[in-house]
Amino acid sequence: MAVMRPETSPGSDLDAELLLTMYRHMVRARVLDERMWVLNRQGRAPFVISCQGHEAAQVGMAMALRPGYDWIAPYYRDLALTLVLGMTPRDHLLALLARAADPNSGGRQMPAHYGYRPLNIITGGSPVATQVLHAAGAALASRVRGEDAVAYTSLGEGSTSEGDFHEGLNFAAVHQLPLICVVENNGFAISVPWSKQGHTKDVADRALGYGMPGVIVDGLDPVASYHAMTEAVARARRGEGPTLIEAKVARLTPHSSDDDDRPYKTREAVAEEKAQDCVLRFRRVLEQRGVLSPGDAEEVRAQCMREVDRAQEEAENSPLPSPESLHLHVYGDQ
Ligand SMILES: Cc1ncc(C[n+]2csc(CCOP(=O)(O)OP(=O)(O)O)c2C)c(N)n1
Repeated sequence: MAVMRPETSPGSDLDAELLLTMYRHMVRARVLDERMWVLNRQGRAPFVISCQGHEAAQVGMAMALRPGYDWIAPYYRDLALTLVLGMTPRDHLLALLARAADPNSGGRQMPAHYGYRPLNIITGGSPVATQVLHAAGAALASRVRGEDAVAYTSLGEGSTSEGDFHEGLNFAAVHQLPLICVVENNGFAISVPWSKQGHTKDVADRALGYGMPGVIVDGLDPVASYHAMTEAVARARRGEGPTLIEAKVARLTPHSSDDDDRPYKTREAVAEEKAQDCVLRFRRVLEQRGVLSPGDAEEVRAQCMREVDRAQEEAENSPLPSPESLHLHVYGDQ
């Protein structure tokens, strides 16, 4: 079993409508993410953790899943993934502003703790990598029920240092469960680089130790991400076991709205990542292929802005949880 590096040729073999759908999803996530930062900097939102630089990987991966059928145990950066699956900017802004109507937790959880029952998005906790175990359990349940639903989970490369990652992947491999684990490798765990987390060149190398395929994919390319995920999903549905996918992505912001990356990331490195911005890169690919004109691209952004404007207004006008409901869902529904 070897680590695979599939060849990528952005946009070469998918039809124009699918490519445009990918692009729209990427821009929608970017516009929403940027708005969240604005709300934070205005003092209206407490905390933002960003998907900027991860959109291509997340959109490609999500488009290969069956929303509401497959099981999803995401991590905090998966804004774009959850949008593709069917959550809306309104859902996310209700959570960011801690409103009672927030479908994730009724305004209880920190922002970016996704959980949405109709889409089988399993609520998670803050300790990183715990979701890998939840997903392994969901994959086992799918097998026991005789279904072909797969379980998807994701985490950052730094979080692979947690025991939960090892336990979840090893269990899934031993029992050949339909689990797909995506490591969104942006190079840093807050300020700690990969070289201080693991002694393998790539995170995907670890798959060999579990006896499952490890796939390295250009996570700045939604098409490559879509293909890698489509193959992993097909394998899992056929009963051929789990896959570890490492998507090489970029973190275009500091770790979170509470972080300052200047002490540990050079400005040159930041500029280099921004020059490879996956949204701009995919726009250029689509323009070169004649699938998207500059005017279309502006229109896509304008539509997303209008949707996010509306969502923000609705979220801001939505009531906060009542003080009497403070204990609801803490020890039960009373
Ligand atoms: C068990 C645990 N340890 C530490 C933290 C604090 N923490 C939150 S995010 C984070 C960095 C995770 O980095 P990585 O897994 O590379 O993901 P990234 O944020 O870069 O996408 C840390 C250390 C935590 N939430 N849980």
